[in-house]
Amino acid sequence: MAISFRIHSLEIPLVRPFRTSFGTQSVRDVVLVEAISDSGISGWGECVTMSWPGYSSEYTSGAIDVMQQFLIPDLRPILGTTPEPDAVRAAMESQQGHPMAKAALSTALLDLWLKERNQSLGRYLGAVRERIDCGVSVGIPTSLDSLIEEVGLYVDQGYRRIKLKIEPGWDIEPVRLVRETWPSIPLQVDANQAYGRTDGPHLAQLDAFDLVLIEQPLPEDDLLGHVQISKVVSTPICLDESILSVASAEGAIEFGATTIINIKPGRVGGYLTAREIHNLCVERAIPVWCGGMLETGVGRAANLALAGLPGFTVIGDTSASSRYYAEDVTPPFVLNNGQLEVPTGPGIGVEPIVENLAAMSTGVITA
Ligand code: OSB
Ligand code: MG
Repeated sequence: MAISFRIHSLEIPLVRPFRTSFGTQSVRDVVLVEAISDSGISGWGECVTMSWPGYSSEYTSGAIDVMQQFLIPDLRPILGTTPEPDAVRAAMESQQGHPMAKAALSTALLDLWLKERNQSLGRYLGAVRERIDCGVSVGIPTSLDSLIEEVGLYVDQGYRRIKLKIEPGWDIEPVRLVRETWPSIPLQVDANQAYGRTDGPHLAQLDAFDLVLIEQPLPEDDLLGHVQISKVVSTPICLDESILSVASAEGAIEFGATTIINIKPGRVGGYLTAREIHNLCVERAIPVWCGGMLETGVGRAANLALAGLPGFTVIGDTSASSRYYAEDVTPPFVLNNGQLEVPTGPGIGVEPIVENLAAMSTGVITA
């Protein structure tokens, strides 16, 4: 006997389509990995891939494939008992890339390991906050009127920071209008790689609106381009897609390509590496914030624990369940005074609701 896995595929409709420069999501096809011990305890991890490789090269059916064909077989030799978190990461290191698939498996095993020790993920990672200030990421809508309506909804709900998705043709004017309507709300933008090296002067027009940061204006592999942009634009540049590891974070900081970093556990292969990038950033005085990938409560719970670490001094994208889903797979995360609580139960601190899991399921693979 040993640990076994169930890979759950779910489909959950978003409350409104989420359009970014790389495409539109209306439904999230979620993958939840369940690691089951001999004694019947389950650990859970969410795979944050999208159905197509628009944000990064990973995508959902590819992630399931790499888990089944390569990652789970690599883990098998260490699954006699619940493995140490470092051993889990090391066992998958010989396969290149696929950080989101690796993060899902390693988080499920970490949740199980922590439950067996009756320790919360927040405590394990070193969280120092019990409540997290929440921002919200606003997709590209169909008109300026609907933008103001949607942002107004979030401001009324108490969100403490607004992030607008931008792309060429949807940037200066929408930002100007939101800034005029809410003169003092913390505001930032995310281009998801939609601009090029020569767009510095165009993006410099955003300097007039007192933005917290401009997120990932250029392609993932173009660190030099980000350095060039940062010489023309005075608003801080923050990398998301380009930060894939401790080494890439250190390089980007040293080259001057980024002065703030968005940490997403899925993008960097899990919570151990996310914590290491956080530690590096604290050492280099680079502020960090916790990004999101439209997670269900399973991924959100773990992200809130991470966002409790001391270096997370910039407001992140950990929004309430209702921002995304009419019904979450876990009990909903509810905004209270613009904040969400870091779960305190063992492991990630939440479990899927059995009936919701069944109702949302499109298939289960046992591995
Ligand atoms: O670039 O931060 C991003 C969602 C999916 C893919 C990429 C991104 C996003 C978001 C939403 O901006 C963050 C969230 O609310 O989960
Ligand atoms: Mg982003």
